[in-house]
Amino acid sequence: MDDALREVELFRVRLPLVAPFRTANVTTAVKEALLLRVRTAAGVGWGECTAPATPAYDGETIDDARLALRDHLLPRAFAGAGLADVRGHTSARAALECAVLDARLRADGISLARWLGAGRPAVDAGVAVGLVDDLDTLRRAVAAYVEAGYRRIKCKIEPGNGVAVLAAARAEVGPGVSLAADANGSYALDEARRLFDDIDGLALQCVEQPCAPEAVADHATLVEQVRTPICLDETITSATVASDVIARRACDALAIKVGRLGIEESKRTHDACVLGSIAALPGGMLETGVGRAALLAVAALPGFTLAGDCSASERFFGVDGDLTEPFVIHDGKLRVPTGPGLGVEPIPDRLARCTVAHERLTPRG
Ligand code: OSB
Ligand code: MG
Repeated sequence: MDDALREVELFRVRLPLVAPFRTANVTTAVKEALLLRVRTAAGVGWGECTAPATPAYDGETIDDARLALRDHLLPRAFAGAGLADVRGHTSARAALECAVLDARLRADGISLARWLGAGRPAVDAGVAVGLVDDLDTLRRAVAAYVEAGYRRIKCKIEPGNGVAVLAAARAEVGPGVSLAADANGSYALDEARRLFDDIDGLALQCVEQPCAPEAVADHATLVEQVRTPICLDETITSATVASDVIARRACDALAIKVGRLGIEESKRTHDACVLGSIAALPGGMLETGVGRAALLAVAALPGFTLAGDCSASERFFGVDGDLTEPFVIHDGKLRVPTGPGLGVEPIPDRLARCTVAHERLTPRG
């Protein structure tokens, strides 16, 4: 099927979160995203750019992504040229890749999961719990997610509160549900060593990104010296980096961010994990339903042996707040969409209500 690109619409959307989501580096109260609707020779497709509003997570922002698309990626794509001479801007690239692929797969009547060879019909639900001011609030939130059926609870931590947060959460999370932490790179090596001394008895699934994204040797030191598995997130900017950190024994598991790496690069990263006998888990970016559909299709691959960040639409956006029909938990899992392409699309009036800016780009500009 012909992927020739005819038109791209960019929808800048704002979705209020049910509550502010706080990490070691940034607080998000409103989810901002860029939805791409492409028209190719095959038909219409959708993609979501998951870059955050601020550069606090991995540097890329939603406004960078818009400019990268407008000035660099789309002119090449309209000209039928490859993107080989563009480095970085992976979230912008991922959104375009997803939309073009969605158009093709819709035309061919094949679901993204089937196209990937990802056979799992449903994926374990997992939820990220932000930093909060008091431990009672944290305990209540964790208990409610366990009650809702989540199979993995990931608590954000930062230096000064890691032990208290994880000990409090542990008391609410029984066997059968994984408990994990995510430090978003906020610990220095010596702080991380002290943290692990205190939490190695808590039987955590993993700690995501304890030290800075570039601190590969520090993570290798931790893998050697601590019992709790180390999972890398921000460090993993490509499948090549994944193979490299696996070879350096700098991680026990990888969080694969489909929104940030793109669909095909996520598959290659998954393959690197399988080859290196490292566990993979699906990583979320507070996606709307469009990005969540892509995440679930990729998470249906067999190498995702650990539960990750696949939460229900309600977790961040409330019962009817997502852009698509909501993803809901059934028996601790989210169903992988089976319809052609992503298997979901934005509900037109929801999209209209959430859109704060719209632009239409064509080969003629
Ligand atoms: O570090 O895993 C992260 C959200 C946005 C950016 C980075 C991260 C996160 C989360 C939430 O932890 C994951 C989710 O979408 O549930
Ligand atoms: Mg993370």
